[in-house]
Amino acid sequence: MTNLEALIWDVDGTLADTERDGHRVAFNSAFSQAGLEWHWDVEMYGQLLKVTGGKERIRYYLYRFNPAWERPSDLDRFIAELHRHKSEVFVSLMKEGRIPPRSGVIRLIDEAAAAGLRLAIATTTTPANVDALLEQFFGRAGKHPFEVIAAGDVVPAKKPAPDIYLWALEKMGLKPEACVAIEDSHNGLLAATSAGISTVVITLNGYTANEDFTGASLVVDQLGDSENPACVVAGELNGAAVVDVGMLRRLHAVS
Ligand code: XBP
Ligand code: MG
Repeated sequence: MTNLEALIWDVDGTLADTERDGHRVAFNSAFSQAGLEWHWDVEMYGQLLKVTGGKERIRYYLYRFNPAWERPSDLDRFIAELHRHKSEVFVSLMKEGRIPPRSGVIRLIDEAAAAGLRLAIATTTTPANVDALLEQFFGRAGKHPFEVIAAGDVVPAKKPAPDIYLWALEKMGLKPEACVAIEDSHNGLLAATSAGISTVVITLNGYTANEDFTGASLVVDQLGDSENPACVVAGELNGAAVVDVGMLRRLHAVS
């Protein structure tokens, strides 16, 4: 049996509920700044989340919801520029402290670091977004406990492809069997499991609650805190009230 050595965290939807009131708002703001009459409402954004990556999501929106819009001759460049503005808005929203960490996230990260587990991030989001979020949650740049941040376009294929997890594992010099992944979405689960990580914990959120999590080791509504216990949707907390390091070690040992 391989010992548990590291936790690899997704960001959007897992560390914080960033999508509805963060990324979606930032996309809409970039659209209106660019003079586009596009608006992604809460329901439509749920459908657009099928596609990970903001640039990829804009392209999918045009194909699926706005085929009649007259494309500029260099669509790639147009999308990249629009997305750059969107990222600036997202970073400002994070810096305003509008989006808090999810329940139990900071507790589990602190516990894991104190227990000697290594910590990494594997996300499709833009690196500047992760930096802004970590600075907001852990204080000035570099104070957070993550040794590797795998984010955005460092790999060409985004989740559900395994690439971002494989990149993180390679940087850490770790085998997938030594890790637990913490995710919130079907695409994230697929990315982690297809990278060979068989222990995956899912924390559901409003957009992902009805997705298929077959193959996850544990599905909960949140990691939980002492006054706010985790509620199990699939799998076992084995007597624990929250997702903590001890229960993750037990889960990993049997996965
Ligand atoms: C997150 C994403 C990202 C964000 C937007 O997925 O799909 O695209 O929605 O970020 P996951 P960017 O949580 O599975 O990593 O606009 O910076 O791409
Ligand atoms: Mg996510």
